[in-house]
Amino acid sequence: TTRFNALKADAHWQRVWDERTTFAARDDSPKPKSYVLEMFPYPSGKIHMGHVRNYTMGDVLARYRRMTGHEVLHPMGWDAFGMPAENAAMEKGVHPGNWTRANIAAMKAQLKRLGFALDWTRELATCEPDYYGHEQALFLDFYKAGLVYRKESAVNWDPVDMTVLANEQVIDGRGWRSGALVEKRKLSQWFLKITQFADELIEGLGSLDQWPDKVRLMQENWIGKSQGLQFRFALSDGGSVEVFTTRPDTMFGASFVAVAADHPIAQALAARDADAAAFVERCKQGGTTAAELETQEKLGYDTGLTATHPFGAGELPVYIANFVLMDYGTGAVFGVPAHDQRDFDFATKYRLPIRRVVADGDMTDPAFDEEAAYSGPGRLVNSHFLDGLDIDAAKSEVIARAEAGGWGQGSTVYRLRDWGVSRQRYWGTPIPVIHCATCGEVPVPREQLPVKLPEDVTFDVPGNPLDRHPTWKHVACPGCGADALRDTDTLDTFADSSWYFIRFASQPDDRPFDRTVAESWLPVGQYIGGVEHAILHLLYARFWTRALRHVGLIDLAEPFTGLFTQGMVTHETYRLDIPDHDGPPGALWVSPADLSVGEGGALFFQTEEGGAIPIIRGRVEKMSKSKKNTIDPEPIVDQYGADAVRWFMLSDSPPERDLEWSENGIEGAWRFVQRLWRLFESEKAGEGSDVALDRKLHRTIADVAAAIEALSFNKAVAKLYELVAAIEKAAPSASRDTAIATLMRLVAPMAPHIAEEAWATHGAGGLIADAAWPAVDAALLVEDEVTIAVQINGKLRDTLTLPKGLAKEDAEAAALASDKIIRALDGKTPRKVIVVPDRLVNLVA
Ligand code: ANZ
Ligand code: ZN
Repeated sequence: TTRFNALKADAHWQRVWDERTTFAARDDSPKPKSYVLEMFPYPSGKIHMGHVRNYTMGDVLARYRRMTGHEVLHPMGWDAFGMPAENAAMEKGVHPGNWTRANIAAMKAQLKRLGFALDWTRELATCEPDYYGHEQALFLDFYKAGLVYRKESAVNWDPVDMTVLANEQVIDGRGWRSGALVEKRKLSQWFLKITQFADELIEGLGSLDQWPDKVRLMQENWIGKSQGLQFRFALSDGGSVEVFTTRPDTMFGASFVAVAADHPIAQALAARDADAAAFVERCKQGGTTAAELETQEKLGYDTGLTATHPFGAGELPVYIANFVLMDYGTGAVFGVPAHDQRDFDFATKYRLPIRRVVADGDMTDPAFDEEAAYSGPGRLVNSHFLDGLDIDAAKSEVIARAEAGGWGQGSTVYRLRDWGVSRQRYWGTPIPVIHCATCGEVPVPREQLPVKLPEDVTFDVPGNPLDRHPTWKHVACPGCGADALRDTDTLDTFADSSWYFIRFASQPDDRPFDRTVAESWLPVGQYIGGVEHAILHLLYARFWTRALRHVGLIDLAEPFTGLFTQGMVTHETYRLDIPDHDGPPGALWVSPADLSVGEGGALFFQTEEGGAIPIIRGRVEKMSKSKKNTIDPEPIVDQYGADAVRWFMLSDSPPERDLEWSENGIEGAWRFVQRLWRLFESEKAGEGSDVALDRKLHRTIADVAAAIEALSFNKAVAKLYELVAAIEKAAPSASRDTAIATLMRLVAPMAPHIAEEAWATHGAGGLIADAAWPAVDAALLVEDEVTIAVQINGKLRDTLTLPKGLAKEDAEAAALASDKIIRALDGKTPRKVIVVPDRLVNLVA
């Protein structure tokens, strides 16, 4: 047989699928609906191996679901707004729109080269007015329902990207994209009221049993529901100070009270005490960035006042402290050094008692001798009536006593803050609000949507191009007609990805989606993407969906029933071996494409001058540009064909684990594709049966189906390897012919091009993409073999391994054919034969 020409077959079948819109989902289909979705890509310019792996997994499931009789929605689009387009504009002078659209075209071609069963008729890009205009409408629906508000607030300001970041986008005090130290600034910002749904969002997690536990836990921790207590300490001067705590259980561990520098108590003292005034001034000069607040030295000023412990545990000194913030809680706290690190640092410096009140395991020793505060779980010690209780029970007890005694009020508090969505950037969805001196905030009238981005913008200076555009923001107030100003902020791009899955399901021109059609597809049955979106994207999308339900636009609580987070694609790293290199360490990384192999397999780097620098092999790490260990999928697909690449992506590792890219791996996959081809093209026998192979085939059909349903793609692949090996070993028979014909359909979800190619000549007509998944013959699945005793006149003479459920005549024939029995009978013919099916053949001689 000839070799499988992957490039030719790929191109041919991709064109056929395209021309026939084979994978377009039909809203009016009578079949059960199935929505398979992978997280849509940011159009950075090129697809990477992570995309290939992610989309291959979704594709196998989507194709399998089609074969099992579902109407499948498997769409693709582009998360197309965001900073990189503006960076490109600043660096290369290209318009963000042109840059983005060119990238989309390039990446779309690359995705098509992989033969994904995508419904391209529903393609969308969030940067187009026919998407973001509808988002503006939804924003105004939320606004009308009171789920959107604007307020002056301290924001996280990224000084490099020159924009505000949500708390979620600040990681260790740095901007998630730029890596710059984030500053605090006061600005008027738009917020979405995600906190209104905090409880629902926690409760909803309980229903998401097809989500990874770790993702549910991360979301729960992020929302961070806890019990708080607000109460007043009586002060020695006759006044009082109100504090807020989330750890009322630690009350007996308190060793001081602290107020913020701009707290009224501090201000009053500063007015009459020069030292206090100087201290307050000094606090203001301290750093304002989040990172600095965490790490800066803890400073305190003893006010000379004392606060009376509410449970009679003595008097506590009252300090002004630089780590207490005025705009959080009440601007005053009680400090528990043993269980809070800031308090610990403070107490160490000012020699205040450090008293342990929560002990874990057998740490019952009340003396505190550790280096750091303990914030873990445990039981109360050293705390009178709280001793022995766990933290939650102790919190409840203290709150109950405070409320009964009338000196405090319990409250439920959340770590979650409202979602700040204002971004001072150009390449995003314009916020559809106009500011009028007379009317205030005025929503843009519906008939004026979309508020389109202006095309003629400049990126030569930092700041917001929308704000400095000469005319765009100047409009007449829709209310009074006077000169007014458009809001020049754009929405956080996480808003765009919070509802794209609904727009995929239904995309009318005149509204964001049709409720009935959207509800017929949603929720997404299987969502697949990276675990890096475990908190942000998934929480925002869950919130947005609930907000839509709240305003009556859809009857849906959770957008994604099943969630799968796939592992990364990794590769070895390579570094130049230059011992006394004094440049940035990153400069030493070498791309695998730039390596040369010397004698004995040693790797080196060939310099332009003809020199050779030895290479050190580094760790296997996630493919990344910074480590230069990426492999570009495009030339690999050109070399090996789409099926081999897809096969490799599925085969080596469980899908939730990392997959190490290797040359051997892709070559192995390619050889396997060729083995499939040899089987598909092999001579047919036409007759003869092979029960063992029949059983193997049906076992495989069932196992591969179960493995795909469980997203255990590597197991499905392993079962197919076994079947192929069994077919290769089997003698020609009609069973073998059937196994080969069936194999085409079994590999079709993973290797669709070779499957179509073979099906076109040997199949049952039509496209294999439309063929049904092979039916399992349940009878062939039952435990296949049994051991049968063969007796002569009641005496055991042989045991035989025979297929289970064998007919009496066949069992008798097998017994009579046994060498041992032939010898024992010595030419005699038995008078009578008694067969107990699956157990015994007794020959009476
Ligand atoms: C006593 C205590 C004991 C606290 C303990 C913590 C641990 P979250 O949970 O992040 O909301 N706090 C309250 N208001 C503050 C302010 N304005 N500036 C600085 N810190 C403030 O934080 C709540 C905790 O942060 C509160 O609980 C309070 O310290 C502190 F072992 O009270 B805690
Ligand atoms: Zn007005």
